[in-house]
Amino acid sequence: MPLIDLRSDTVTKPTPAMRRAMAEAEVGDDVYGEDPTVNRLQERAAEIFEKEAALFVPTGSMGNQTAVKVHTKPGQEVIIEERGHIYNFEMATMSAFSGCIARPVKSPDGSGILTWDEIKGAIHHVTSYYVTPTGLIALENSHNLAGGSVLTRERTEDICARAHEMKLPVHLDGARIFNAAVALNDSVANLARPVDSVMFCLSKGLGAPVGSMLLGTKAFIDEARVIRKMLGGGMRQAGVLAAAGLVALEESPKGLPEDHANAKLLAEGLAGLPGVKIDPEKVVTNIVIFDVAETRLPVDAICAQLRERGVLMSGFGSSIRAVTHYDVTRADIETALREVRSVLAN
Ligand code: TLP
Repeated sequence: MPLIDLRSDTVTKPTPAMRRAMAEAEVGDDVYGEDPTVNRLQERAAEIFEKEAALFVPTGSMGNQTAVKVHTKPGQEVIIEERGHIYNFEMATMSAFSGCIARPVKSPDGSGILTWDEIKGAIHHVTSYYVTPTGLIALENSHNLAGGSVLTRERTEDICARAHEMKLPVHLDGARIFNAAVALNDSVANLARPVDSVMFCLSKGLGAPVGSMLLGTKAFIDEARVIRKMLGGGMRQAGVLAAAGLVALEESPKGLPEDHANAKLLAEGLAGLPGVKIDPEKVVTNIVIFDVAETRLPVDAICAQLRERGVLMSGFGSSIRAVTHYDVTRADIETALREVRSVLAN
């Protein structure tokens, strides 16, 4: 029985076009800056995002943590929404590597999307030498653990303009910024224009097997390249990976509306099930998070039973996450819904 794997959009297998590009990739030693395919990917990403420069990194986590390191000094705080990936899923690297702590901030409406007022309330002005100074503001678009919610260009512009007045840099974790751009009918360049640095993943909704990009000014990327090497991310003939990334960058964004439609279909179906809490109106990208506390069934037990029926989803607290991607079809979503309904009925 083929599995319907909705645990994450990281599980996609490379397309035939990606595999061909990988097999035929022209390569060189990227630590010497001599891999033509990596260079082409970096130039193309910078062009699409309208940023001065880009750096190919093995993972989104390395891209984010490299940015934190470049923007901050040890002893500073990073303001972040309390469910942000950089804070919750990156192994406290900001403390271990950059010597910073997180200042988590709650988004009062639960959307995961902060306003300037909430951020402002968390900033420590350097009014005296003994307060922990704010070093960075980290945003996330789309917001993974808040169910793929999106940050508009206007909100990003507002936050960045005010942060910059206070001389604070802003980093955007845009692991799924292409999904956000589709949902907002805007461009990734517009969504990322006001931020000082942005990371996006080739290996999530875009479906490449490996890789993320970090973008910013040329001076920022020159520093980031040194930090990437420090972290062991200086890859050699990385063009074999960048080649798949280039295909992902050019070909995959056009498939995202279908992933979003599939997520909406799943959310609408789930909303009708007894004990399931989800507002399908709020599902605007490819992430569906539904609360099952009222079913009185343990999340792990639900996920285990779904697995036996060939459907994989991930448990997070009292919620379950399902993420759509190009390896799942509308028919797969209908099957998954049938299986959830039947597990909850038992
Ligand atoms: N997210 C993964 C897990 O770590 C939760 C997933 O399955 O969604 N930023 C965001 C917003 C992410 O969702 C992720 C990965 C990353 C950064 C890190 O990317 P990688 O896994 O490439 O280090």
